[in-house]
Amino acid sequence: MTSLLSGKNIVVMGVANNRSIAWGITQSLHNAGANLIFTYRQERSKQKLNKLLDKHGIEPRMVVPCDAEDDQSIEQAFQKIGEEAGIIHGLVHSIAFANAEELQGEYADTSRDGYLLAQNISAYSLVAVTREARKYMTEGGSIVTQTYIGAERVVPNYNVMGAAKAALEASVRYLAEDVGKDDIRVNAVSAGPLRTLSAKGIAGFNDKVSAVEEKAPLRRQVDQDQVGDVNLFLLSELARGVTGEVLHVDAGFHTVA
Ligand code: NDP
Ligand code: N5H
Repeated sequence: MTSLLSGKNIVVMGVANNRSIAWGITQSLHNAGANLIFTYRQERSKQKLNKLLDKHGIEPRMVVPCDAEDDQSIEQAFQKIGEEAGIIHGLVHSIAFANAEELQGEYADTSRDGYLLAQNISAYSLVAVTREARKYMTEGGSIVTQTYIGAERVVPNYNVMGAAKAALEASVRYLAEDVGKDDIRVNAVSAGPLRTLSAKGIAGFNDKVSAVEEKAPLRRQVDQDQVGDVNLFLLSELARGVTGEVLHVDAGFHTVA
């Protein structure tokens, strides 16, 4: 797999620490020879990222701040990336946020502000990022975002994020249609539960893991590497015929009743 992405400039958004899905993706992309460009929001994330890169001997091409809630920040980040890297070949969107208090109880209690916040950061950000990155994807390219089965089915507590991921998955299809004209593909990876910082302290997480181990055809959880490798596949030429797709990396959990 060493040469799958050699010489390709790939932007990775959403590494918070070593447990992040985006960090699993980073390792797969690095092993495939990609030049990596990172964006982060919080200073703390940047520090963790720099330490991780150092520890793993990964030399980043650039590390750029980008707040996915802010159009100007997105515009500036991609302008900087475009100016320095020239061409962008791939982009990984691994960003989501909802207020913790809306990830429990009834979905019917979701506030207007909480709903809009989750949609803004978790779904609209893909639209804005695609628009900016596209300007520099002059040789075609591939965009991959991260979703969860709570978009398709009612998963207790996922609530407002379920609606945000449903919008994200629909956006994948509409964006794929728009940017397909420029030979850019847009897909989503729907991962099984992974114990990340986002998942920390959220009610019911352990139950989701047990359900996968019990019910999924493979009878085990997925790990960061498996999710990373499917992102790599979608970013690579191997997936050149795949766009507008939601690909499950969940040990087959979504197929069983
Ligand atoms: P992490 O907590 O590791 O990553 C979440 C990332 O979102 C952080 O890096 C955070 O950056 C970033 N983020 C939040 N708000 C913003 C913003 N306004 N602008 C820029 N970045 C922002 O969790 P995961 O790795 O689990 O999450 C990554 C993606 O994977 C999400 O889309 C999630 O919904 C999805 N997913 C996760 C699953 C799981 O079980 N963990 C299963 C299926 C999908 P910072 O900390 O710097 O603000
Ligand atoms: C059914 C479940 C368990 C219940 C729902 C979990 C939903 C999680 C997603 C959101 C993105 C988590 C979130 O926004 C947490 C924040 O309120 C608090 N955390 C933070 O601010 C940390 C510090 C930062 C880094 O987090 C973010 N996001 O910026 C779903 C699980 C089984 C699977 C899962 C965890 C899915 C998913 O989409 O992440």
